[in-house]
Amino acid sequence: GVEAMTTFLNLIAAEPDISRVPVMIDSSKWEIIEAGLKITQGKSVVNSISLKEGKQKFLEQAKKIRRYGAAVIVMAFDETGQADTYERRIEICKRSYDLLVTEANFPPQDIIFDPNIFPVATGMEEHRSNALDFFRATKWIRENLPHANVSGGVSNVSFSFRGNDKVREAMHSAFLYHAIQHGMTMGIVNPEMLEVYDDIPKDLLEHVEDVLLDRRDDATERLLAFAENVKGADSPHSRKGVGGEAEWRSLPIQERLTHSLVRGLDEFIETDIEEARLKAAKPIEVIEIYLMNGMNVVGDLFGSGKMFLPQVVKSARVMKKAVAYLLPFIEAGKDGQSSAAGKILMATVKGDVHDIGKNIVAVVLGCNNFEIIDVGVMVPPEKIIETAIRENVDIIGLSGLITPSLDE
Ligand code: B12
Repeated sequence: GVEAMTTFLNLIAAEPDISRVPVMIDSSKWEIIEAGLKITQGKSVVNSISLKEGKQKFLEQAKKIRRYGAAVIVMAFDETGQADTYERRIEICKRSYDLLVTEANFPPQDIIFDPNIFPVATGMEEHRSNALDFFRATKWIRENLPHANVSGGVSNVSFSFRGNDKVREAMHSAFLYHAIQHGMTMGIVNPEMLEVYDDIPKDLLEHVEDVLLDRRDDATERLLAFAENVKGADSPHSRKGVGGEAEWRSLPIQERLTHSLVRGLDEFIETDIEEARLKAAKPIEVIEIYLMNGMNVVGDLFGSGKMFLPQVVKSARVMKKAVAYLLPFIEAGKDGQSSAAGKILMATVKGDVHDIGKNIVAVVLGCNNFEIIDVGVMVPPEKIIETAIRENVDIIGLSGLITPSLDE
């Protein structure tokens, strides 16, 4: 209870890698949530409050959460039960929003609605439009309740297909793809159970989307019948696919590298990088041509909502492993002159964490006899200027990949 929450949060606060991550305080007991709120540093999120026990309790809790500066997940639940239709979802969310904003003075951008993701293809007629109702409610919330966010537990949607991971992964990706198009801003999803939307075999995708979008009367039966065929049979692009492995391993080198980056696979990356290195005129070309081509595919899929953040994090890890493998070869090309060509400060600007490109540039410049002072990522301007003056640098090299970085 309260003691476990207190001990746990105190423990993780002392762990530098974890302490900077926002904490989601989750309990069905209010006193445990409050114990968590008292301890967490920075901004946390409370999971969750609702109108289940009436307006008064809801407002009391919301006001306390606001005092602690946390954001809140609001379940679409009221005195009569959990919202399970489009109309009930929007009715409860609207009522909750109005109470929070006007009576509790709650910042609307700190409200995260969970309009309930329920399973589809259960065989019950009343569950047919579960996903569609969620999509439509999400759109309504985003258009009518300014600044509010929408979240949900995604794996619930595929509950009927427990035991068939191939179908479940396709359902999660297709669900997320459509939910994001309708305005969903965050979600709880196991990145290990997520297919790349464009990699879902077209026939499976059609059956899955028939169900999610409630496109035909026999959608559930057709998906069930189809699921029997894909049970256990992994696609050639599957992470676990043993049978499919040989297939992608025989592709040309660029396609293999792109495949590893898109799928976040690191098993063969060093072997393939070595092969590419032997083909290239200079080791740096492997980054500039092969790896950049692969990362551009990742970027395009991500940009169009067909790959999701946890997957891009895996791609970045593979990219880093590939670059780390190449570093000694790039450094071996150093011309050996002792006099420094100049002193360069390198940093990724405030608000931006993209550092793969910056690190590569730093290595290449280092190999050309520049002295590099790398101040890391998310660096505020004051620190950059202060370091540049203190170190008396010749050049300041800044990196930033997201649009807001332009202002920095
Ligand atoms: C990997 C990646 C990530 C990783 C980063 C891991 C890391 N440690 O760097 C993770 C998953 C963390 C990430 C997070 C996000 N990302 Co991102 N990410 C990418 C991705 C796919 C590849 C970037 C990369 O490393 N490329 C490979 C390197 C080698 O290339 P590069 O960075 O361009 O560097 C070269 C040149 O630019 C140049 N260079 C770079 N720096 C410098 C510095 C100097 C001084 C010089 C001379 C040259 C130079 O030389 C390098 C070598 O050639 C890009 C898409 C893309 N194709 O670029 C999106 C992308 C940059 N990300 C994007 C977004 C939106 C995000 C997020 C906001 C997503 C989110 N919703 O949370 C967050 C941002 C977090 C933050 N606050 O920064 C968008 C940006 C869109 C925009 N206009 O703002 C992109 C374009 C994807 C997209 N199409 O939507 N991302």
